[in-house]
Amino acid sequence: NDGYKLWLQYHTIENPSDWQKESFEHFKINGSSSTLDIIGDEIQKASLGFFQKVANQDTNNPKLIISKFSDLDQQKFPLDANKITSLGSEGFFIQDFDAGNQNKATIMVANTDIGLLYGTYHLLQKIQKNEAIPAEGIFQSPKTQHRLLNHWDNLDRTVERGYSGFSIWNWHRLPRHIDQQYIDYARANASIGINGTVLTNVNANSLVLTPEYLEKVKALADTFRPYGIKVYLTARFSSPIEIGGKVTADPLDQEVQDWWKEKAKEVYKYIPDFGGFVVKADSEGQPGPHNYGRTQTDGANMLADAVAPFGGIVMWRAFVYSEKTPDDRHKQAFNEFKPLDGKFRKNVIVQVKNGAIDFQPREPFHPLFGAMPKTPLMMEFQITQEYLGHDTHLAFLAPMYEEVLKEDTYVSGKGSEVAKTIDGSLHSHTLTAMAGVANIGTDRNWTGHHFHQANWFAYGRLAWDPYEKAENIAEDWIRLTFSNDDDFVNPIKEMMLNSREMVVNYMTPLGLHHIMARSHHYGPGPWVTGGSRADWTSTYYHQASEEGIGFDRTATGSNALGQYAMELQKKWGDINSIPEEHLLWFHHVSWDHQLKNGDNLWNNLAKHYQKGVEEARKNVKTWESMNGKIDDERHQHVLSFMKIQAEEAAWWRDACLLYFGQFSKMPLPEGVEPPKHDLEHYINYNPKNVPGI
Ligand code: BDP
Repeated sequence: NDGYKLWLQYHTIENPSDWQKESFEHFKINGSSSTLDIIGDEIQKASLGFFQKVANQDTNNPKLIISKFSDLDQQKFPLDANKITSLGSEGFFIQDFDAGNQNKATIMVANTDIGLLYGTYHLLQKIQKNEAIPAEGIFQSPKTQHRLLNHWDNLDRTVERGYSGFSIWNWHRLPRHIDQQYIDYARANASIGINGTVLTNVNANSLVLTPEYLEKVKALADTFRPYGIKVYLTARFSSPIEIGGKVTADPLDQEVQDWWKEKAKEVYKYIPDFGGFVVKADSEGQPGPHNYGRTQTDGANMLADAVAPFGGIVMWRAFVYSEKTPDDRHKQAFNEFKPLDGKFRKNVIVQVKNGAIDFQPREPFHPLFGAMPKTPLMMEFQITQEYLGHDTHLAFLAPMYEEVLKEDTYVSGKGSEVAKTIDGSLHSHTLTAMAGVANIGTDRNWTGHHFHQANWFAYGRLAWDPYEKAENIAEDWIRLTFSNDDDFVNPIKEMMLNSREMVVNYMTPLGLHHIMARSHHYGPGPWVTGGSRADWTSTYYHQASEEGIGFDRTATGSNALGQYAMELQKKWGDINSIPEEHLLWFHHVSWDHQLKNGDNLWNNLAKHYQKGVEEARKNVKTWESMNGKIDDERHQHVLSFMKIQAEEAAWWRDACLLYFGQFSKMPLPEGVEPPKHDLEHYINYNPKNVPGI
């Protein structure tokens, strides 16, 4: 098993119940469409996998009926029409129904074919997990409207921050060749409720907007459509100059505005249901409205006006910061966007990373969440593990996503969780969305590490329902992907749920951040300093000296803390009441400062690093003990990655403690292993042989 089938394994169900068997022996799908064909096909696949039997359509005495509400025999199955309407365009309802006279069946109802497709995946997953349908039925619809993967894929098939091979979009062969992987990709996404894909890198190439490429994009859009997935593109702000022959890309220039309107019209000719544009502007060298002395609203609104006639949206990223702005990087997006609240067009949504810096193993939530009540805001998570050990380090990210979504912003009093800004409920927005930067590539198992499939899965589940529990997601993923054996499920679930904290421990404990190696961000680099931008160095973020360590973001420092609600300013502003996990994010703390456990900062730091290493080693043992419980191929693959992780956790610990120890000048506390080499060794060590250290 090479893992290609992801969580859609459909492995054998031992001792299936009558209900499970009958559903497949007598199923009926009302109506016809390409999406309904996919449903029929999926049932076949599942039946062969679960019971090694061909499934059977039965129109006379069906035991599983899959039907749009409009196609349902409502005499036989009188359902509450209002309830069904409230499912919207993507929800579904599944219930065991006894209409008397032997009319006993499981019925699945939705308002659209896509709702039925989601319902089918849900039902098949339930069957695989050996779960029954609860008496009250299953009534589900997504809590966010747009649930997107963002691919940072370049047209030459390299993937920015991609660690699982090349881009799966084979532009060279498109549009004439549709690779099976595109279909399998759409299927996997639909099975977890993802309904949009941004095909191209945020560091955009305007060529994708030329007719040659639009034809290729159309071919992908046509492939994804029956799976309910819309296609989006990144728009390079300077496209009017680069491919339009204009002399400027000034958003207030009439010719530029007209060019974008024409371009949008052209795109919609190819792809009538094109989703819209994602834009990274005025950030890390990307062009944007600042080049013309204009605001982010000027830029976003110009594009919004171009796509509005066709129902498109613009996802305008808030990841705007500049080395020329003297202020703490943490503060820049907030300072730029907050004053623009209420000034964006209705079809603009501002895309905000989960934290204010950049996808660190742990960040406090971005202060923009809740701070722009008149503007819809969407969440951007990074699924690919740029700062969490790339492909080889196991880090199950659902606990990290969950942690951010659950944080209370307090902007409208207690209970103003980040999740409520994402589902729109906090400030009554109907345009809602979530984006995840994909971790997918041409690797046979899609994601490099088999366990990183779980992060794609978890992202989809949380985009569908930002209130889902990481624990449930982990358990579902294990059961669907590997096995239903509790002796496997329970220890592996525990391992997954602890894994992100383990990574925090051996990389960036107690609120440290951005101390990875320069540019590729793999491995430790607390010594990284100098170069073109201070805000891309580690010394900027950790501020270690003999006096202490940490970034003072309180009122005595940059006062980034002032961007949060009063309640948080109070709690986080006090060195003794801030949760220790954020301590060095907001405070510069002396080495001998006593933490809650009575021990000083240095000893605590060292023990966190040690703990991370011990956990990584323990995972190797746990995984070894699972030998024989799953297929050898995946077992061996994961095992070798886990060994790399355990070794590299020690590398992180040794490098960081040697480096910071120069300043603390304190000995390692008892129980912390002494490093194998001196600091110089780690500074020069480059295990992946990647340029950039
Ligand atoms: C940073 C990445 C960079 C991305 C940027 C972004 O290092 O490759 O282009 O985020 O999100 O984390 O635009």
